Amino acid sequence: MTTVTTEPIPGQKPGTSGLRKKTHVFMQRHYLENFVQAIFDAIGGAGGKTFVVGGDGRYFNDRACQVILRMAAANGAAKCFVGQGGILSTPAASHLIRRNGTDGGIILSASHNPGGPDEDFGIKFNTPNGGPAPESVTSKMHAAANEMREYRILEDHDVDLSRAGPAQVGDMAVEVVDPVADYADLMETLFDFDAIRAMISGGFRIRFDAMCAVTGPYAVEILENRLGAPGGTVVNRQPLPDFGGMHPDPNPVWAKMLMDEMWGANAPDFGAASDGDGDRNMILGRETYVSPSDSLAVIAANAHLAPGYAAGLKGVARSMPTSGAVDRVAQAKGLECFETPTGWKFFGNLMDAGRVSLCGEESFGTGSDHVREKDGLWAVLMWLNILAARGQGVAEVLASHFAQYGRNYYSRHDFEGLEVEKAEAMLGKLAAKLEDLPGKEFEGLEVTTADIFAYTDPVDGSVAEGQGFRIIFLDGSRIVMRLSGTGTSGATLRLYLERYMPGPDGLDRDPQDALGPVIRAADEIAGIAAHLDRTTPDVVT
Ligand code: VG1
Ligand code: CO
Repeated sequence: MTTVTTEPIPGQKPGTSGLRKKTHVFMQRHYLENFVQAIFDAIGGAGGKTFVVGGDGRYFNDRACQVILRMAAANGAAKCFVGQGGILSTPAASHLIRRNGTDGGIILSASHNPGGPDEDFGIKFNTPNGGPAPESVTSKMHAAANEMREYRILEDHDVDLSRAGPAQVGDMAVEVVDPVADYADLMETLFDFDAIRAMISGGFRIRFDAMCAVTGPYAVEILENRLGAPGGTVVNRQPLPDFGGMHPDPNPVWAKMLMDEMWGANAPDFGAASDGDGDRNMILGRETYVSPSDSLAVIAANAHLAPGYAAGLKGVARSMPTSGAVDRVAQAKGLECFETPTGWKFFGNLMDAGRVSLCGEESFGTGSDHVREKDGLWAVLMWLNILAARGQGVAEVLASHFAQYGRNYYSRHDFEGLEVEKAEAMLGKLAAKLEDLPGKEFEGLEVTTADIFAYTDPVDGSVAEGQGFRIIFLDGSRIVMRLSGTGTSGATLRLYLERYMPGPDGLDRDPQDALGPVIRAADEIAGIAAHLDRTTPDVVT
């Protein structure tokens, strides 16, 4: 065992979902080691504890796993479960933490950010409930990193992660586990695999784009091997360290190949994609895009059709920028509905307390209390289960949902690669004029509320402030603005736009068109074009 003298490295502050930096930053001397030691220090040491370790397979994943194992051993950990090849999707890691009753897990991923030596890497700690560490814990990590003077590491050979089975690092036991099996078994307990299998054998065609990221092996096992979809249903199925040069973010911009397929001749009935670490999902039908906020609402309305949710949902939660479509379902069904800040870590307490069983974010994140992370394949299987049970296609399900509940037109506009000072200056000015906005009219819309979202956790009373600007209009339309907390360079402004139409008319408009007045009002109020020199967003979802 070696104790290595080190110094604090500035900037080791976890964001929306762990610490994310350029890969070369993580590969700097002591960088990874300092942060891993900070994780152990923040949780009161690793002595005698058990952890899950794995990541999405991106460049440096394999090296980082070996370092973490040797540091866990040197810090006195009793045992680590590691995914074979160092691979674990984020939801599968969450499941393993819970199933094995471990003291938490270390997940290596920068999620939907590209991977490779010149791209992004990330690390996060999940607590024993399987969920991302809450701010009370991440702030301790940051504090520990800021005072880092030495870390402990074992000098030893690499563990052979290529084969499942027991291994050893110093005195610490290691169990190399099949990354897919337990997760796939869990899915079989939640969904009606027989009904989905019958739908597929009846000719229902699926295309799942794994984007050369971690979900490939999971989707092949579940969709092809267990549900009988033909070989080739899963494309880009081989996880690659650089994701084959793809940007593994399942949205209409980055999953363009899949979009083209779904809008092409001979399109399949159902299309889906997931992100780098497998916690996001995009759902498509033939020539049909399901906005993630609508997906959450449709799932809330139909979850009882899946065996794991037959008894009904306990309650639902959505992040603040996510549209209010799910609120309408919750109201109709008499369910409690919570509005939390952005980031899955805010759902954990609500799920642990049994207040909610379904959660979602507009950023292609949906999941339930079967784990404590959002879960891409879970959402895909939930949709397949719903379609099989209703005997309808994606477009029909959506149309009938809108007919019943009305439609929350929704879009997110991302302005990327901004100078941090400019973006902050713009929001600073907006903050200064918030209190003058109520009562004023923009594009014929009257402002009723303008504030900065703060959240008090109903379970532990913890408070999260500064969680995004909200401008709400008399007709329920909404503008939300915040800066991304997952980027690794510059600033990204996220502008979230929402407008409700009750129907029966006007339910099948183009969202950008329907949102026109709200989009123009946002620019008028915040001065986006003037401050940022940008008239069009980089990514529209
Ligand atoms: C983004 C999304 C947020 C999500 C987070 C992590 O954060 O907006 O909803 O929880 O990514 O998702 P931000 O701060 O960049 O807006 V993942 O799949 O990157 O773990
Ligand atoms: Co992700």
